Order: sequence, then structure tokens, then C-alpha cells
Amino acid sequence: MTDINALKTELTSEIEGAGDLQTLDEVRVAVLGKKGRITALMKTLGSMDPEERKTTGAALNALKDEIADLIKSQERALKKQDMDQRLSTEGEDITLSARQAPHGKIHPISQTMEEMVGIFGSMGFTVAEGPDIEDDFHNFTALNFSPGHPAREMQDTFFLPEDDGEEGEYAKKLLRTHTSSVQIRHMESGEPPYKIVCFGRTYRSDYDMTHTPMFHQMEGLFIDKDVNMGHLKGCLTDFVRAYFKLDDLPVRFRPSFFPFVEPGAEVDIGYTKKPDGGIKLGKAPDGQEQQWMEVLGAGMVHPNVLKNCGVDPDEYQGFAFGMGIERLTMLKYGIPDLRTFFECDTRWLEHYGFDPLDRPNTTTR
Ligand code: FA5
Repeated sequence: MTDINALKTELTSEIEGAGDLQTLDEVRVAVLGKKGRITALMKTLGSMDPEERKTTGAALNALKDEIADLIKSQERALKKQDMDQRLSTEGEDITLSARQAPHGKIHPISQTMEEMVGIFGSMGFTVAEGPDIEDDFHNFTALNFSPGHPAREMQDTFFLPEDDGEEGEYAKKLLRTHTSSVQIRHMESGEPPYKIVCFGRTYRSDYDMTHTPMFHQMEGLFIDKDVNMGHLKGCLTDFVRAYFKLDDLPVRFRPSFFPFVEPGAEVDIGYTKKPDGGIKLGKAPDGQEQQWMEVLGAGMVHPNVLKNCGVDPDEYQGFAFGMGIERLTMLKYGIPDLRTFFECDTRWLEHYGFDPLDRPNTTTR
């Protein structure tokens, strides 16, 4: 009969002597595997007499367990040694630059509105707001549109069901066709002077390359005791030149009609045609014809509008102006089709959008 204690001493030294995981595995197979030394001894139990089988069987089982435990703990020790060795030699490359986290882009409409807030803010205008769902009074009547005035038809309005809780012109609800309604709401809300700009969605039943059913407008209103047409011209000339970043951009005021201003004007800016069919904003070089395009509407606020808002036109006067934000954005950033603004195509936004950390009114970090 093998001396179990001697075998244990021998196997223990083999296991502890295994210097790497592969050697240890070879020892395990040689001891506990199908043809291993302990397995072979187990097989001899069958030929023993009952008394001997009982004592030898118990001793062999205990030996098997002890050896299995010893192999496990040697395996742990070797793995730890391996890891320590790798940690001390390999090290992490912390110089590798971080992967760029994807971030969103600012929509060109938001960018333009912020640029406009910056320019008009520097001229002392504050920002006012009004509702998208308006009533007939604020969108038309108070702005001096007479009942049945052709301009009402011209605007192709989206009307909503009448509001039972209101009367007359206030009951007739619609999606505002322009931001001029905010002039009225602002004048109703307090005493003059008024010096505000307003931005927002406006709606008309239109759809082609330069018209969409929903678009954005910007409105301005300046009323005080001595505001005149010269202020209007100076303010808007400064604005378009600052917005397009062209100090000598030609600006022209052309008589026009809007029921809520008198006199009314359309403001044109100068450009020239490029050989490739594109346009170049600015003064035409000698020998080339100066072209003009309309960018906004303006005028001295009609006395009837002031009266409709409880403001005395003999004491106060001033000017108003309005413009399409998409139009000015397309011109400045060379965006050809208005409809693409609202298609929610992230590739379009990736191309035409602006970096969030590079906005006109945010301090860069
Ligand atoms: C007005 O809406 C006036 N309320 C502007 C105004 C304000 C004049 C204050 C005088 C004093 P108009 O209808 O021209 O004006 O529209 C202004 C601009 O809105 C247009 O020049 C155009 O750029 C834009 N616009 C009009 N309809 C659409 C549309 N369907 N899609 C996109 N932009 C449009």
C-alpha cells in the first residue's frame, strides 16, 4: 500500500514547484486526470478487503480533496503573479486622445435669431413675445386691416374654430400670419415708450421653394415722442450691414403698402450676379449693373394703430419693421431651398448647423 503521507508530500512539492499555469495543469492531469496517480489508486480499492477499503478509501478521498484545493490555490497565486507582472511592465497609454463625443448642432434659424437679438440688443431693443394662436382683432383689425380688405385674403390665413368664450373679433381664432400682432399686444400691455423686437413662428397657406406653411418672422417696434423716418432708415441700414457683416452694403428704401404703416417702405439690399448664376451681396463694381433684392418691410406706425392700442398719435409716433427669418438665413448662409429647414434631416443640420459652443451670444469656454 502506497504511503499516503509520502505521496502527499511529493505531490505538494510538485504543485508548489509549478512555476506557470501550463505546468500546473500538467501536474493536475498527472494526479487527478483519468490516468492520474490518485485516480489509479482509487481504482485499487475494489480489490481490497472491506476493512482496508474503508480506511484507505477515506484517506484517498481526503488526499484527493486536499490536492484539488492545493492546485486551486496555486492557480490563484500564479494568476495574481501574472497580473502583477503585466501591471508593472505594460502600463496604460494615457496619452491617447479621448474619442470625440457626438454633439448636436444649432439650427440655422436659432442661430440667426440669436444674431438678431445681439444686433438689436446693442441698439437698446428688448425682446417681447406673443401667442401663435391669435384672434382676428390682434392679427388684423387693430393693425388697420378694414373688414374685407384685400390684404386679409392675400395672407391666406389658417382659421381655427370660433372660441365660444369670447365675442366678435376676439372669438375668431387663427394661426398668426405675421408677428405684427405682437406690436399690438405689447402696446396694450403698458405705457409708451416702446422699443421691442419679437421673434416667432407665423403661418400662411403657402408652399414652394421660397414659401412654407410655417415660417419665422422677426418684428420690431420703436415708439416714442420724437421718433422719425430718419431713425427708421438709420436703424435698418445699421441692422442689415451688421447682419451681413458688410459695412458698405447698399441699402435702398422703396415706397410700399402695409395697412398698419404710413408711409410704408420695403428695404432692398444691393448685390451683383456672379457668372456661375450665384449672387454676391455688395456694391456693384464699375461697369456692372447693381441688382436689388427686398429683405424686409417697414414704415411709420399708422395713427389708427396707435389709437387702437390707446396711444395718442399726436404725442407719440415711431416705426415698425418685419422680416422673414428663413429668407435672411438663406441669403447669409447660401441655403438654396426653404423647405429643407423643416425636414429634420440630421445630415442637413450637420452641414448647415452651428457649433453649440460658438454661438453669437454665448461666451466661449
Ligand atoms: C409682413 O408680414 C409684415 N407684417 C411686415 C411688416 C412689419 C411691414 C412691420 C411693415 C411694418 P410680408 O407679408 O411681406 O410682410 O412678410 C414678411 C416676410 O415674411 C417676407 O418678406 C418673407 O421673407 C416672409 N414670408 C412671407 N410668407 C412666407 C412663407 N410662406 N414662407 C416663408 N417666408 C415667408
